[in-house]
Amino acid sequence: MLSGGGGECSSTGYYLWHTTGQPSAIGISSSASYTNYAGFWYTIPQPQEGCYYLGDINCDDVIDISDVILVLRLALQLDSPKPCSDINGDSGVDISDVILTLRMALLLDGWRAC
Ligand SMILES: [Ca+2]
Ligand SMILES: [Ca+2]
Repeated sequence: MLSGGGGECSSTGYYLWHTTGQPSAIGISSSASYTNYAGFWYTIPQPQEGCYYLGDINCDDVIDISDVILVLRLALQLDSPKPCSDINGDSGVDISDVILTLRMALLLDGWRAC
């Protein structure tokens, strides 16, 4: 199925989101270098797993004092490394990252995607 093209149709009883020139589902075809899931959308995209914000260590979509404490624990090597904890991107977690996380928790700095 080619994304793009097609369009959207709707009525009071239905909503259809379609693509180009495919009147029915014909299944899966493949070769050595590709797999084609032709026909209707094969899967529905799911939200990405993991934390969204840099500094949101507990992945609750908020940067607050809990995250500051978690980054402090990482800086003190009390916990194992966690994704999205290296705020300044220097490949380590130290007091600078704790301070940057605190600044984001206090809304002094903007939040960035992890
Ligand atoms: Ca959080
Ligand atoms: Ca760092």
